Amino acid sequence: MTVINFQSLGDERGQLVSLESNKNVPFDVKRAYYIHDVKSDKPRGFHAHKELLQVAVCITGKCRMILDNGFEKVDHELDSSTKGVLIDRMVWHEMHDFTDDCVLLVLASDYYDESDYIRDYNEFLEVVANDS
Ligand code: T46
Repeated sequence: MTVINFQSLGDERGQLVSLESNKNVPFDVKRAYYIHDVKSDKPRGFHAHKELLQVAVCITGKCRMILDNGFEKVDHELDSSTKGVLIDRMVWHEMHDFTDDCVLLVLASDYYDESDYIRDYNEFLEVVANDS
């Protein structure tokens, strides 16, 4: 699992974090979206992407992200606006236990494309097994 530490540029007015393609975000960013007004008992995700690369950061609040490459599962708490996690291609991911105030910002390497999603866990495991 890759955690990216973002520098926070602070002064007496507060904090500012800058996210830049191919600098602290390891790809060309084509899309950004954010998930908010979430519920702690409504997990999200449950898919892998065939090609997409993403970086996710909780800019407010917290959630738990499970990252599963088919061989190893990591359960990681996203609890800082200065720490992002890389969601690599072909990694099954689930987001759980959102706090009420959670805003999850995601930067993505490509435009939205439903055909890039694998939303069936058994299909994901088959693809991973065939690729290895
Ligand atoms: C991911 C995790 C971290 C769009 O129309 N455009 C978009 O850019 C996105 C991301 C979603 N959508 C539509 C597709 C669905 O009708 O928004 C709806 C909710 O998407 P989904 O159920 O896939 O949401 P999550 O939270 O389960 O997953 C999202 C991203 O879709 C996914 O790529 O990696 O966040």
